[in-house]
Amino acid sequence: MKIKAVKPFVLHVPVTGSQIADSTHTITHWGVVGARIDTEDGLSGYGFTGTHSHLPSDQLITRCIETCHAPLLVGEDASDVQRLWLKLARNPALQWIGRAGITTLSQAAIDIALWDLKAKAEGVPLWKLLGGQVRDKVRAYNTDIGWLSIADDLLVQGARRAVDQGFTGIKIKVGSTVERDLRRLEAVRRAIGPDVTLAIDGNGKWDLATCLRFCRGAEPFDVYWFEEPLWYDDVKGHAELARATRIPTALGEQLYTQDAFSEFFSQKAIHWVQPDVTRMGGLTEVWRVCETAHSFRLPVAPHAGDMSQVHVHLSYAHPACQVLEYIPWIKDCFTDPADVVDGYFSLPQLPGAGTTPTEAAWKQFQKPVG
Ligand code: 0YR
Ligand code: MG
Repeated sequence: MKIKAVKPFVLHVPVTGSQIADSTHTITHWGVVGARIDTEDGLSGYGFTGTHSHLPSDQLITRCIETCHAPLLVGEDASDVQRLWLKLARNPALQWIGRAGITTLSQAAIDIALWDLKAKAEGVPLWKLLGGQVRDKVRAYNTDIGWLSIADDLLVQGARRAVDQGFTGIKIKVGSTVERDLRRLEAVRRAIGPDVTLAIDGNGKWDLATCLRFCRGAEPFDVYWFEEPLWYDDVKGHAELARATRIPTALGEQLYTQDAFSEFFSQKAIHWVQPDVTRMGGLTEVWRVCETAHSFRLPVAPHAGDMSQVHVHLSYAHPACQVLEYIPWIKDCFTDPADVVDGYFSLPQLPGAGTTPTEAAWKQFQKPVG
């Protein structure tokens, strides 16, 4: 499993409709920015991070992969995933300039590609390599019906349609005005009835005073969790909100390290844990977060920076993972799409981590790496 070459790539894949917005971002494409790792014995592993498809910043990631990570990998044994994770994460040159950010996102692509290779070498889907199936089914929740850019009446229609398709969970975005978001929450809850889990996501927009006011109004609507109510790193603020409302709090998609999560756990600041393999330097670090979350008896709901291509394997294999985000933008770009049938993710069948793009995806969506 000697590594012969590490080559970066960029795909820009359109979102549903022409664009979507949450409280913080408006985007037209999802960026699949990653690396192909080739071994001497002819295997190729693929890994990627998720971006908002801004090509100049995507090319900072591909450049980091090509010029900083790749030279440390060529000639190494690809099966030493844990050792190589440390080698990249503790590379003195990068540690000095970036313990989080582009360095971590690009390491995520590498780490996932190594796991993909390892599973392919064994001829098994990744969930098997991670210890096998701990649950029969992984419950999906649909985020793609709930964007802030969707008008009120279409939001209600979309939520109803998702439930008709078999989804038992949905998530809608908040973070505009308290009044508008409460109106939308109430309308959606009324449309879907009491049996569907309904989460909300503020994407870090509001301050504590606004969150407290919103939560007072939202409590009657049985909110499953309030995701990123406050600024991502604000442990004390989340702890205070968690004490002040009956609505469970959630976060993690913007955290880069297990230490950042540990701080939230020990301060009792969140109820749901949302690590992302595309943010945290890969599956290797996310697995550690899942273990720690489990030791605190906290449920994990991975964030779909990978659009659940990799997290579906994690969710079948780790006991802490309770429910998984569904956004269908990029799934058909892969040989083993993260499909949902009757509200549950299908069990992946092909060898690997679910990260191998199709020929058609390369042709249609590839961009220059710079
Ligand atoms: C769009 N999921 C999220 C998308 C999504 C964002 O900006 O990236 O909404 O990552 O919060 O839970
Ligand atoms: Mg979110």
